[in-house]
Amino acid sequence: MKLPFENSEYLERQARLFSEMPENTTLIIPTNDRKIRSNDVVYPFRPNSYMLYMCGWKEEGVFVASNVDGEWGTTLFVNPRDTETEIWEGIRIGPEGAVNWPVTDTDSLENFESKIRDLFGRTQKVFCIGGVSQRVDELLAGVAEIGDPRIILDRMRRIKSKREIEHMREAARIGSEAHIHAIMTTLPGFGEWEIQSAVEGYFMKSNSNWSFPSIVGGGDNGTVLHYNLNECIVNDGDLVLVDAGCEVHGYASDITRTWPVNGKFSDSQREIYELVLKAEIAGIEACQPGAPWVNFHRAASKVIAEGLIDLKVLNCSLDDALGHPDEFDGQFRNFFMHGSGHFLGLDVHDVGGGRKGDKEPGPLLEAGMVLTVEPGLYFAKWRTDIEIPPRYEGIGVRIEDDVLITDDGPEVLTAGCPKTVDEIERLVGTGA
Ligand SMILES: [Mn+2]
Repeated sequence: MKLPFENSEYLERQARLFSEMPENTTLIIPTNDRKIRSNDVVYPFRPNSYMLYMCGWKEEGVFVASNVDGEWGTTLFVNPRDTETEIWEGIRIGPEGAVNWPVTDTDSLENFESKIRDLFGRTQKVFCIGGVSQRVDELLAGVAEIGDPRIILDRMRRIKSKREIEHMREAARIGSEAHIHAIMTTLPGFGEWEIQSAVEGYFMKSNSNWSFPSIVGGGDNGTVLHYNLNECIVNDGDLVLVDAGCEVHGYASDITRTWPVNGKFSDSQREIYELVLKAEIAGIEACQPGAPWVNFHRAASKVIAEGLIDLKVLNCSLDDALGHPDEFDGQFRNFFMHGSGHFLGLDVHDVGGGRKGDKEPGPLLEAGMVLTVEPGLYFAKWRTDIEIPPRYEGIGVRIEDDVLITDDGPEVLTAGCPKTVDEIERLVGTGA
């Protein structure tokens, strides 16, 4: 078993984290609990991203670091070898094998509680990621004050190293090709699930898998932001919106494309599509190093608001369309109700701030950050609370790319995935 990075990369991360933490500390980073699907079937296990980031351990386990007398040491607690269980679940690495991971020591999870209690007696402070492992939460139930290492880790995780970017490039490449494959194999009358299988089949064929449940929404279903039932037929004349991404060594891609299943945008579909594309390109262009986080959302929102006035969807001033300059709460929000993007990394909605609803203004963009740019417009037939122009009823369009901030400006990692009207129309159904 090969780790996605040299041990030195993990050890550098650990050293940076420890350099910002107080001495005489016990730090506990658990991975996820296994989750029951139903009866005795569990969901496929996906390790917690903090665990992957700290030491790349992919089985159940707990990463513990402690600084007792000025020196930091690390221990990885893992499941012990156990033939009875291994016959059913597979051969475990065990504490003996885990010595090859980037830690100073390994131990059996059977000894976890007693070893931690011992450490508590010898250190003054506890830092832990809570709410991830019931076992760890129970152990810490009596501890009065628990520090949160995520404050430091999230700041670290939002700047990607050269090697992390290599994995993200690969996820972006596979994700782009999967979308191309799905566009090429789409025919009118397809089930949403058939388009889903084209995308996810391509992920699997590429030794990858989805980074979040794929969204495949035909017609009005494309107006539901996180629709993933994927159980309806997409009819001739409808658009289909596919928001899907894959993982490479835990690093996500996240791509949205919208295309007409019959290969030809109608006039009203093209008007909305061209507007969203213009907003997306303006959003990407605003992803400059040193720019405040909010700039790319502001750029995309302005294009959308102006466009909605031009298309006579909105009958108001640009100021009223946009709303408060910091709140983006104007009338355009009726049709574009989400943020223009998010950080991307080990989590698809990656850590590091800059999410819609954050109280903080978000960080300045810096080289090494990766984020998505994904404006959209949604004219849901089912909305009775707002007036939907009949011309645009049933149209949901979102276009999303993954963008790396470099010192020279934005680099679109998913540039291999076509998005102009001509490119899309030329591609639909050609491989069916
Ligand atoms: Mn996204």
